[in-house]
Amino acid sequence: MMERVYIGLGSNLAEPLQQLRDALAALAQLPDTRLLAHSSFYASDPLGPPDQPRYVNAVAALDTALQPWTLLDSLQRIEQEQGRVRKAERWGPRTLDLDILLFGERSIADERLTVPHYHMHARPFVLYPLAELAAELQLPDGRRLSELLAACPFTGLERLAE
Ligand code: PH2
Ligand code: MG
Ligand code: MG
Repeated sequence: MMERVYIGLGSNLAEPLQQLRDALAALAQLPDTRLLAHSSFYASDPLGPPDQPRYVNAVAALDTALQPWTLLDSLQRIEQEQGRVRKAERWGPRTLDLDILLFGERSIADERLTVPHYHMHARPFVLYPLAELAAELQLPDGRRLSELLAACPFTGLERLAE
């Protein structure tokens, strides 16, 4: 069975736009998975410590037969291959962050994985790119993406030209 998955991509170090392009190429190579589409790229003000560069963010849509934890392993491998160094600082700068935003209709909460992603509901750099791919989306808890967007101003965000 294939399930529709949305991945949030972010980078604010070492040529962020190229990091995201490389990550999309790596996602397209995942086994038992099809990369369907990606959003525009957005420059975004950092959430968290303000003394870090702006991010580039995007969202990708996949269909996958992988289980969520297997996909998570693959995403962490791609992050590492693109030079991700995990630091203690929360929300600090990173070369590449790949977050599972939504995984089919599933709600997951264990030591490794929280799906839907815990802060996606209020982050403009997640919601606006996601809306490009799936404007009619409904979350597992019944909330509609359109409602979340209505409560989330388009601030600190800049859609980049192709
Ligand atoms: N990711 C973070 C912390 N802060 N800020 C922006 N603008 N975009 C991100 O992707 C982001 C962030 C931790 O994952
Ligand atoms: Mg993140
Ligand atoms: Mg992450």
